[in-house]
Amino acid sequence: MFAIKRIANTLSRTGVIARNKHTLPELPYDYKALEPIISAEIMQLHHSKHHATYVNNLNIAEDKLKEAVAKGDVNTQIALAPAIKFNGGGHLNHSIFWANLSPSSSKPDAALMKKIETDFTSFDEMKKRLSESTIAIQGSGWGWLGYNQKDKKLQITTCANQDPLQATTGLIPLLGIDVWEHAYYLQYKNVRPDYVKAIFDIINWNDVSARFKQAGGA
Ligand code: MN3
Repeated sequence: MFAIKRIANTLSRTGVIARNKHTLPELPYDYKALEPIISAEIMQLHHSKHHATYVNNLNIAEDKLKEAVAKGDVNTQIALAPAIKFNGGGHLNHSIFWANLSPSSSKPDAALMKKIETDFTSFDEMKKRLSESTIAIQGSGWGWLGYNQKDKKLQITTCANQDPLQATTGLIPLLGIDVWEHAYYLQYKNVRPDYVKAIFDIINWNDVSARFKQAGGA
């Protein structure tokens, strides 16, 4: 028994037994697919540099956490929490964001459209409120359309930095809009409202509708 545990510890230390690492998800379309709304240059940097960095730093933080847990080092575990929140949030948020976008035009399915009309009076009203909230974010963050499973209502809210919607608010993320400057500055400069207005032309409502259904909303 002890021998097995010792071997397992050795293998773990040497990385032979490793937890699955997080990996950068592939985009479901080419970097240039979302032009002219989002340029290939922005997409390439955003995906292969920014998102990749969140993934790498999440893996590093989790390795350190694992080591701290193994040592019973609670101080280090607590000190790692912000890095896990930031990089884990960045990974979760961007994984949703890429799927939320598409070069093909689409509409919410019947169930989601009905819910939007019930909770916001109309699709245009939802879009207006989501846009206004997202544009008004101070500094870097995300605008969200989420689903409140307890109240059975769609909700619009915003999160600062890379704070992930579900862990932060309990809402299930349906549609996220990244308003970090890296998401638009090369193309839209400081004019965030133009970027937010334009992004509605490339929303993958099939994906948003599927997330609504998955959340138990439909
Ligand atoms: Mn981003």
